[in-house]
Amino acid sequence: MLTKLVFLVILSLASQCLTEEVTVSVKGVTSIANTDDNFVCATLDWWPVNKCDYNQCPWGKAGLLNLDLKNKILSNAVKAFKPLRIRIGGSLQDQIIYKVGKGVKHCRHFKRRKEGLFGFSKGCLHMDRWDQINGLMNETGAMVTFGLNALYGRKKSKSDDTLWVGNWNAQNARDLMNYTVSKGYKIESYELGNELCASGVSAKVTAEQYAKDIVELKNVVKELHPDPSSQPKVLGPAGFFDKKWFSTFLENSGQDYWCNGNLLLYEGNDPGLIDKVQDPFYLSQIAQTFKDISDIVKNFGPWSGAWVGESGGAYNSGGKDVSRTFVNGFWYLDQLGMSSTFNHKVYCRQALIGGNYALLNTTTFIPNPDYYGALMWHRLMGKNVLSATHNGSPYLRAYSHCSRDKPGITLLLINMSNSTTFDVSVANDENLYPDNMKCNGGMQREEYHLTPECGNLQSDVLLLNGTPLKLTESLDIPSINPELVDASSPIKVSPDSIVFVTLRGFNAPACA
Ligand SMILES: *[C@@H]1O[C@H](CO)[C@@H](O)[C@H](O)[C@H]1NC(C)=O
Ligand SMILES: *[C@@H]1O[C@H](CO)[C@@H](O)[C@H](O)[C@H]1NC(C)=O
Ligand SMILES: *[C@@H]1O[C@H](CO)[C@@H](O)[C@H](O)[C@H]1NC(C)=O
Ligand SMILES: *[C@@H]1O[C@H](CO)[C@@H](O)[C@H](O)[C@H]1NC(C)=O
Ligand SMILES: CC(=O)N[C@H]1CO[C@H](CO)[C@@H](O)[C@@H]1O
Repeated sequence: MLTKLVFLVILSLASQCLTEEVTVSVKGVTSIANTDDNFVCATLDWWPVNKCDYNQCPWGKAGLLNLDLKNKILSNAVKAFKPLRIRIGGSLQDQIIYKVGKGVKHCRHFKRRKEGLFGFSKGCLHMDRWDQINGLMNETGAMVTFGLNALYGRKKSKSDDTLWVGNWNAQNARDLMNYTVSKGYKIESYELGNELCASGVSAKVTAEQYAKDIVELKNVVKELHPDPSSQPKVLGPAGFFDKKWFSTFLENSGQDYWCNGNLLLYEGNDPGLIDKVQDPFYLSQIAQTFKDISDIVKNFGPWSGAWVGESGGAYNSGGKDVSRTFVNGFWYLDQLGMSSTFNHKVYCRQALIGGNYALLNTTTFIPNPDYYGALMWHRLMGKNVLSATHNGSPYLRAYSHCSRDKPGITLLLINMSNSTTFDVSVANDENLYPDNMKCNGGMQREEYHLTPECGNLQSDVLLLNGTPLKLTESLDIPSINPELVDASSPIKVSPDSIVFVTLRGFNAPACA
């Protein structure tokens, strides 16, 4: 009886092991889009310990006012990117008062407050904390985007519950910036406000008013950083996408860079989340938004570039046991692939630490699978995006960029099927596969296969070429080494796996 059962199980497993041959065609002649040199970005947020949703409080001490900035893993994890782009901001940024300068009398810690935005009172950033934050940023070489409080000086409109009216008062931001300059801290860019555009989340500001305030911010930045070579960029505003709002804003502000808020919105407690993050048809729904954004940039602000300012996949702090586990990589790496294809410059993942969607475990600081996905993208995928297409199963996603610091190209292959292995051949659009491979005869391919430990999609341990990625004894990020494979055989992409492949010999004039 037992033998029979085992036999049956084996049979049913075997019947699920299908192999499909797919040719991915890469156009190496011209790039279709470009990202910033530092496309991968992660956020640090302000949430206090008592930020709770769905009867859990997943931020713990990971908010910026409580975070252990001396943690060795944290600093090693940031250092590994050389540099990591970090965006400091989030929902509470528009309630933070900077304790600097003469104007500030009341400056208190966040408190739960029913009538406050997002259920909290105003909060306070003391300059000794700002010193500590900048100490970490300096030590790790991070590139910092700082999100300023854009509601300072405004009032709630009497007629519309979420609309805030009046000019932004730049004084507190100016004082912070003056202090920052006097200390020699480097801020790469300033962003004005968090999700206040279009219909807003808890509060909103009109496009015309916002454009005016951005011009004011630019003037303050210029005044305090007279040397153009060290002048921070001005970004803004991040928030939900609305065609009319953004085109009005761009036309009125002449803005160079701008952001987009949380993009693909799942409810954090959605029991279907785990299925959605691995459903290619669901994931593709966002493509139109990326395209609309890149069209708006083309039509209304060809001098500007779009960023994804904050995206955690699932709002209200992410999906428990989904957003921090292997399965989330299907969504995350697919987002990086798709947004760069549509010419986005930067993609900020909510969050580096904190909530259920963090790259680092909120309590142990140990990197989650998406941390390594982000790091590999950053190290392997260059800024020039190439067209990569195939006509196989939609469960195989393929993206290709020029390699970052090497000749040739790097492919990202994501297999969202739990039953099919894809045998992938790569064709050069100009120079069909057998020839291309022949002329690079003897070349080896560098492959990085990512799978979850024990095949458990909800594992927080990532295997690279079958070996768990674990911190070293000195709490450093382990080295990420490829497997060298003979380039004449197809790339084997197992079910439920993610593969980066570098082809050094691939003839791609766009990458020269
Ligand atoms: C860190 O600060 C020191 C002292 O101001 C400075 O010399 C150094 O260049 C900074 N490092 C980075 C990576 O910004
Ligand atoms: C700017 O900072 C310097 C040095 O900390 C200080 O002396 C000065 O008063 C500040 N200026 C303004 C306009 O706040
Ligand atoms: C941190 O890791 C532990 C051990 O894997 C896990 O139980 C816990 O849920 C993780 N915490 C968060 C906030 O992800
Ligand atoms: C594969 O996915 C399908 C659809 O999500 C599911 O019904 C099936 O049980 C899964 N099979 C395995 C072996 O996990
Ligand atoms: C053709 C194929 O591989 N189909 C599978 C794709 O993945 C989904 C979800 O894992 C399966 O349900 C299909 O059978």
